[in-house]
Amino acid sequence: MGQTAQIADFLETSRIIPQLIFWAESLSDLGMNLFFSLRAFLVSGLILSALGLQAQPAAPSATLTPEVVPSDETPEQHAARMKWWREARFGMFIHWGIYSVPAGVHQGKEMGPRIGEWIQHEMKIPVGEYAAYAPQFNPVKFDADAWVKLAKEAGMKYIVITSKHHDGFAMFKSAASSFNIVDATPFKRDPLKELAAACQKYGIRLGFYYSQAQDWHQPGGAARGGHWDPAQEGDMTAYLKNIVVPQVKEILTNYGPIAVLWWDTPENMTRERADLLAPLIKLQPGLITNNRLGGGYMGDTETPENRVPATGYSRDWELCMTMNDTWGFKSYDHNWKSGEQLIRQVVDTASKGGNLLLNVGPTSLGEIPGPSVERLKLVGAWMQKNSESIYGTTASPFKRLTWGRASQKPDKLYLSVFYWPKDGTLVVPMRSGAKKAYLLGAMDKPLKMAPSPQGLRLSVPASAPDPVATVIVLEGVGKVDALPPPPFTAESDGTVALECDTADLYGKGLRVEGNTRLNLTDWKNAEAYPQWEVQFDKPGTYELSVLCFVPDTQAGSEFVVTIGDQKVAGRTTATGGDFKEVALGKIRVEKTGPMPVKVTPTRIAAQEFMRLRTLTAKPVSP
Ligand code: FHN
Repeated sequence: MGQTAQIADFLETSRIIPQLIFWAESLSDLGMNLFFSLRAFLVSGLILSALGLQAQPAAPSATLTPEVVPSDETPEQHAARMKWWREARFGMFIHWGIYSVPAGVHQGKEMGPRIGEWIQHEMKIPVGEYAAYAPQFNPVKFDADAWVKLAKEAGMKYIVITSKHHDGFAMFKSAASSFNIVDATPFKRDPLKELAAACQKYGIRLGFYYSQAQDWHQPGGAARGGHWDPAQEGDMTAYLKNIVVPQVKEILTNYGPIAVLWWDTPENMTRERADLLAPLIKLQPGLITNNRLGGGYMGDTETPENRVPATGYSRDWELCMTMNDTWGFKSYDHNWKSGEQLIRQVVDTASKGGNLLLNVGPTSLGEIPGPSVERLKLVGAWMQKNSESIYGTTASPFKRLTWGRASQKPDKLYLSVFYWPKDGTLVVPMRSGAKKAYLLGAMDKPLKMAPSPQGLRLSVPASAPDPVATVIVLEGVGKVDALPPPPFTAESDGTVALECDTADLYGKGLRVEGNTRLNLTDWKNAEAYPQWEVQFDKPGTYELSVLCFVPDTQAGSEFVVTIGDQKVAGRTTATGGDFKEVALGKIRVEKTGPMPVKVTPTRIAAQEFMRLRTLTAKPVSP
């Protein structure tokens, strides 16, 4: 397999399965869209910006008014507050609740392929019937010390646990609702108290996930797609005031230092509703929050889910990721990612300047599933040797590397090699040099270096010291002068498939958005265009198509697709309320070699040009 193909293969296998895509992409609520608009407003013009959750297809953000959220922090204060988090790079997400009792099976019926913690919603289980899982929840094997030690041994620096998920069940003692683990289960213990103590003991920071909007138990709590039991009906603002505000106060005051508050799915969270919750953040000095409160609040972090965009984000971000295909425990989900994939995911995320929040879904007995433990130990063994290349690093200076990933610290580069060179020479695409190169942990055995037009050539051992990811350190690199990345190449059948998040974006406003499936958005400016550098090896005719979304009201824009010096003009048509593959016609490519491929609007009919996901050029048989 070629190196490019290997990388593509890795990226492909590290993507999540369609059912997760379904949930993640249906986060279309006012709060989120307002947030998108706000962010678009703030970051317009930044080429590499990309962003968290989005609807499929999302309402055009032009219809919403951006708002600037007042900040009472200076950039220095912000950097100081984010410092530990930026250095941490790796944390544990824990989805645990009474959904681990049915574990994907209710009354003998499997819930299907969707995520386990959504069982009540998926099977439309009435409130009372679902609540009957509480007395069956007795996690006698729960051992806070063991969980925290496991996280620590894996190299994780923080834990974020579901204090209340969408089912409304509080995993802590709450005076606001007796639907909590202490009052409603035979267990009677408060696991968050025990975790807080264990985190203190082992020097791990603790964060709480809290589902503020969706609550399928409390009257007035939101439910995506609507309620299914009259018991759920009620006033959402009253629910926020009577349940959420007191509970968030409880979790932010009763558990010692809390490092992160992780909001989720801001269904129906207007600005007014979010304003009830935002002030609570002040209850914990230094608290870090994510971008999912709703109501236009940006929080501190972007939260891509189960897929990281090709080049990262323009502000702090944290990729949350499942180890199999569910967050909450599901008895029949055995689709585990391999240890190799997970290690490479830690590396990949750090190389793009983000944190990885890797999920475990404990059982109803309180145990982290064996396959998760095994994998965390593998990651931990790798981190034991190589964490220097992860903690406290910043994003790679290289846009793409054919053989792996890179991260950096001042004057140092860490090269994580996934695909070891067969000829004993690793070419680092940089014009600048380094004072010293060595395998991490073998500083006394410097590797030979030689400059070349393709970059710095390193003489490396004949076989990979670590076939998953070998780290090479370059010291004394100063400011790295990176060479442009290699062009994209065709697949084995000659098809060139160009994903939106791998394009260079030019012009104001145009940016990547999305969670597990990305698209270009805010394409309101006819000067804006995506461009890819593609290697064409032989002349030929190609059938062009785009996977895109064009709402009925925005059809009729004119555009040109260019490959080298060849052009095809077209006009957009409505895609019928969803993303659709649209044929654009044929183009003849006579020349060979690397050449730019771009899509340029020449006239935008209304609001936005299109939301483009993929541009494909398929060779036409002669
Ligand atoms: O609906 C939830 C899901 O259950 C899970 O908690 C994830 C984790 O990020 N968040 C929501 C989907 O985006």
